Amino acid sequence: MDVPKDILEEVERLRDEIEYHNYRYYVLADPVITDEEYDKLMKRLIELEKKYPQIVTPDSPTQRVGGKVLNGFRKVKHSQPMLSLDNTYNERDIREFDERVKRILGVKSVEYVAELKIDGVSIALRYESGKFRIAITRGDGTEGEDVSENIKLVKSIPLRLREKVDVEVRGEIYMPVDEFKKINEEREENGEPPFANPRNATAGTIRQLDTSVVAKRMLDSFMYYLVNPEKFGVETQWDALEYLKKLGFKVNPHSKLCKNIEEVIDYWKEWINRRKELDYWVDGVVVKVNSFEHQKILGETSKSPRWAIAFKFPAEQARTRIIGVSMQVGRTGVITPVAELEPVWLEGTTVKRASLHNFEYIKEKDIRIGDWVFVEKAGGIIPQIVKVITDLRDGSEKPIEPPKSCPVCGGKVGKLNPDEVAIRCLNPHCPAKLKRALMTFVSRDAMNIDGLGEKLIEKLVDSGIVKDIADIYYLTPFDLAQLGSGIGQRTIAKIMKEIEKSKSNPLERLITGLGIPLVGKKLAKILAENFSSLDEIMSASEEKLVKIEGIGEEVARSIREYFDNEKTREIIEKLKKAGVNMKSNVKKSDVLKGLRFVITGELSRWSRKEIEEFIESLGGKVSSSVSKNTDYLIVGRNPGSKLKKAKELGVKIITEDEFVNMVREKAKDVKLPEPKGPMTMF
Ligand code: 3BA
Repeated sequence: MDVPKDILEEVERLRDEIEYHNYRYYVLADPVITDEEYDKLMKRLIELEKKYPQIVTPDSPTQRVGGKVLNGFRKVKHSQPMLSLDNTYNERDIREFDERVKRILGVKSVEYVAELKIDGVSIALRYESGKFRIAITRGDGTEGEDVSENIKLVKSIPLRLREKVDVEVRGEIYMPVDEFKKINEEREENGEPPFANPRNATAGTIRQLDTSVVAKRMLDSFMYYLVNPEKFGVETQWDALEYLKKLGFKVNPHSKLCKNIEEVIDYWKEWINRRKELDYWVDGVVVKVNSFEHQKILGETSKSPRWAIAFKFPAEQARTRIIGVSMQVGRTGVITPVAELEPVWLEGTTVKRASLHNFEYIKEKDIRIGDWVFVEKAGGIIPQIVKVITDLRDGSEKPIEPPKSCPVCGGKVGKLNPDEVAIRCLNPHCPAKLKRALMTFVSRDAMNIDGLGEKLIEKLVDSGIVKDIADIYYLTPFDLAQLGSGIGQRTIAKIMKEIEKSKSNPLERLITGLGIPLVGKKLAKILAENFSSLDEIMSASEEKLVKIEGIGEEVARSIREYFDNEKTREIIEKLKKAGVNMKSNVKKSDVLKGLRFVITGELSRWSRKEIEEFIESLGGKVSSSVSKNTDYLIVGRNPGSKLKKAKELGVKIITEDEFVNMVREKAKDVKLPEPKGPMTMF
């Protein structure tokens, strides 16, 4: 269908108009129409684009809504390297920077632009004829990722510039503090780990494949860098900021043109205090030599320009008291001591706890319960104790002792190896470790249960449905459906099938999945090769275990200890009842001993290799051609010339099903794979 000219014109006019109002609202924070009027324009544009889908362009404001699911992000080379910034933390270092700059330039004083250093994620934006083309992350500085679809959802980023230029600009995408807090509250409610800082939250959002998630999160932007400024007659950083504003970008309003380094230092001091006024996080000041000519002379080292530096703010500190210590048991069983603090206000939040890392750290700093301490949010939102004020001790302070047993399960605690600082719960069945244990159990190297991912496991554990690894085999489709979050019937059926399939896994997979301390994939294989069943392993003495090549004393002890655990035996019993294979197929059985097989055609349960392994595991032999020594020819679909030969030689010919029945008769407990699906006639 051809698009009438007047429609094309209307669409273009609507887009310009909507982008203009977008600019008024999101960049200038000074709208000139009401929300209703804006919605009306948008509705009309959507209507026209629906009627004439061929007119949709990537720079249309309708592309700012989200809902697409992306496959991934394409790698893109930067037009010029995206450098990084050197850091300084004090006045002395910043004066040194100034001295070096002046020395290289041979001047007495240098003009600087001081910009607030936004705690966000760098981005490069390219426009052609004023139209948005692509947004690229910094990546390694030379190559980034095309995150255009997500960046278009950041409303302060113009899709159409106010001049029809070809231009690349760079700047920062950030998450306002309120949005950050809101998201973290939601994450904690959902049992997800909170983002450590707005920067991480922003980075995580930009790399989201589900763009509707990005659309919900209110990201914002400030641009500060113009690529090839000479093309636009721009000669200084200050003018570049002006030009970026003129093009329609959001530019931080607090930047300052400073006559010399003293003015920069004053600006830095001013913003150490004033940063609280902002609704976004800044972690310092970026100091840039104003003149591009000067910048060119100064040049850059391999990774950062010599004409710019980040002048970081000192971390804020607060004074408070340790009123107690609690122990957190992580997923790997590591026990982390956490200081309970008298609540204190610090950088916009109330701090009630601080990580004490480990017991050596406590010993080193001689931290005690009742101590007055200084806390600081090092590089984010996780508070740390930076200093104990020993002068304020009155003798009532109590030392912090490592726990003698696991605070979650009461089990034994200790170090995995002597050089490790962490103390762990050594009980492999500690509830604190359950999620990790399940992840190990279903992982590709172990039971390989596809579809049971981390999210589902979280939910199954949190809802109390799964209390140990064996519970996986007692899951019903109802259990899975009940978890909500829209797992479809098909997915459920697929997971159930995967679980069922995993029951006939070789023994070594089960052993890997158990997560016996010190026993990984390789040792699991050694165990499976040396014993005929899990029962045999369970009852093997330490002496017997160490005789096996590849098993040392430590491992043998760990295996014994694992199987001597009552909970282990309970779990194994449950697995057995559910029908999980506990027999080794490596150790040869002899039900097919002395029998020679040849296979022809396609089978429904096995690949050629699988049936060969199966027959051999039962003591039989498989040859590739029929001879008078052949005992059986197993025929599948589309048999080859071997069938004719077998008939000629009078070799017994059996179907796959007959073979299965034969095995079943001889060995009742042999596990057989299910057929791959209905046989088709074609
Ligand atoms: N200015 C970050 N780099 C910045 C252009 C230079 C630069 C930054 C800046 C290199 C901020 C390093 C990554 C990068 C664009 C390279 C700023 C901020 N200037 N105001 C001097 O506010 N975080 N970051 N980004 N090019």
